[in-house]
Amino acid sequence: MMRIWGSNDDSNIVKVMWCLDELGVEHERVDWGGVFGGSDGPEYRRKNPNGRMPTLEEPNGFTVWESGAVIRYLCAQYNLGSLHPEDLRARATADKWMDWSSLIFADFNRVTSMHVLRMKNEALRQFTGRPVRSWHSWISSINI
Ligand SMILES: N[C@@H](CCC(=O)N[C@@H](CS)C(=O)NCC(=O)O)C(=O)O
Repeated sequence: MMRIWGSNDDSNIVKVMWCLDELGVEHERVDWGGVFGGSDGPEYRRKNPNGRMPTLEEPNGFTVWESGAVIRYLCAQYNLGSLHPEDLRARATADKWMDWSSLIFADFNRVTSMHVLRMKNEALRQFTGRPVRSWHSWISSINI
């Protein structure tokens, strides 16, 4: 079965899991990295030399990492013509928003997930001051 390595409270893993649910593809997720550790081990580094999550691993050993690349791979394989449009302009429109979400929106996403998903964890509250300031400056800089 296809396997996704990464913890479910990190935005880059969540978007891959959301994609898999949309596609209805059978998979299993392995809690990995962050508080679960393991990302520095040689076995994981063979799957993803960056030691980052998420990593998609197929039963034949083929791996893809970088959440955007994982999503493109899944959509092209399981939903060509819809989530992965064949029309190149439609595909570029989808791609630009996905790249925007990784390169520009990621900061906002990180702050939001820190607040919404993790604030119950006492140890993480120390980070509150910085995210709140960057959250406000981010909101005022966007005009979509
Ligand atoms: N650009 C990469 C970012 C990957 C990344 O930094 N993932 C975080 C989790 S969201 C990570 O691996 N952090 C190190 C760790 O959790 O040990 C992607 O979109 O996949």
